Amino acid sequence: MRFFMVGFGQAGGKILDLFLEREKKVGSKIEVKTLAINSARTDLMGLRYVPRENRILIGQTIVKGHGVGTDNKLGAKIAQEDIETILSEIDNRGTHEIDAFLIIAGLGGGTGSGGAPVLAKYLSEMYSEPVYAVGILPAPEEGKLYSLNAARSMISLLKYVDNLILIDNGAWKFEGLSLKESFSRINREIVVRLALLARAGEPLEEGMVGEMVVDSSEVINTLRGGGISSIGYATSLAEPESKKKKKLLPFGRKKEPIMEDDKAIKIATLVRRATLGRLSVPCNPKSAERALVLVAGPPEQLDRKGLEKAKLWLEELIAGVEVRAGDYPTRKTEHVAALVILANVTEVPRVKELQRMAAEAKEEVEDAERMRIEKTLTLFDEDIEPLI
Ligand SMILES: Nc1nc2c(ncn2[C@@H]2O[C@H](COP(=O)(O)OP(=O)(O)OP(=O)(O)O)[C@@H](O)[C@H]2O)c(=O)[nH]1
Ligand SMILES: [Mg+2]
Repeated sequence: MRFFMVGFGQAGGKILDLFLEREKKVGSKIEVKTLAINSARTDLMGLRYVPRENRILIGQTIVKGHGVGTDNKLGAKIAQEDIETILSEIDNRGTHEIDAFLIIAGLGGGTGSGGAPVLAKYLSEMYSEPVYAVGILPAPEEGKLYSLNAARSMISLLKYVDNLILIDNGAWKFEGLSLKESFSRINREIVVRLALLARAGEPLEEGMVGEMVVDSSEVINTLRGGGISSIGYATSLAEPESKKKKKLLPFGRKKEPIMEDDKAIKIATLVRRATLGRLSVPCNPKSAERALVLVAGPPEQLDRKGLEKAKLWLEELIAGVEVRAGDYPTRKTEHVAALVILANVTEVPRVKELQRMAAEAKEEVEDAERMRIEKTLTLFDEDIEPLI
């Protein structure tokens, strides 16, 4: 799955940077085009893996490189003003080999929250490739302004993207850590999921054969048609050495093969754990319209029967009937990892709550403004006629 990844704003840029760092460390050969966009110069300078020529500063005439200070209407405005620059930067990097665009942004702030929907709108109008967004929801403790921003941004994104994949900072905050301290860990969690998704449909490592191959077109079909998606993920623990030793045959020469049924059960259990465990945004998996399962790991631990079992289970579980599944054999890890995309989920409590908080915040802001103006006007004598 070849993505053109755009990190918009600070959170988006950091996640993109970490993605590139990880891909470099594991020696990935998957091609990905990247662009980090921000209105704050220092945020762009802080990136380490996004090449310098792939970082663009927008809104210079208005905010002079200092960011938009959590004002996402201003974020949208500067993205709109600089849209020609952004689009030509994207076009210059070539788009004919990509499968999809992926815009990553924190939805509670200003630059990414306001800019991502504007970019999504233009990309969806100009290109036939699908446009996805990875949106990071603010944690409840960040307050009403962040909620209002996130609600506004989500509504706009949903109009233009083929799919909005949500990550909930509130659900992912690590115990004992502040939200800020949790960011790097949350970002790592996001990046391993995106990395596995990017594997879909890419050439296998030499000498490896996938038993059930998932092509990028299957990812696209799963994510088509708009709506919100949540991602589940689970990994199996590597077999402890002591257990491995027990499996030696009497003369200690050959490892006993892993029992076939055992393997199938392990894979099916892993997919179940990924689906029912902590999702990127908590939701009811039963409300999903479609699902995609991607399992990666050492070839001898993958199992077609297990994958088929998991697929049948998911077909029963979700509201719709479309479930796609595939595996990806790799020697780069000892673990088996399962990724489950629940596409077009409708029961997402946090989104509902954000919408409610945003409505409240909007009313409060409007009331406060009206009251302040009325109060100020009482300072003047009623006999004085306004000019216009
Ligand atoms: N998961 C995660 N969330 C982050 C990170 N940095 C910021 N956020 C969240 O993203 C939201 C703020 O968005 P930012 O990306 O910082 O804002 P911005 O797009 O740079 O916009 P301005 O700074 O207002 O110009 C808040 O809800 C934060 O909780 C990060 O590294 N990881
Ligand atoms: Mg910022």
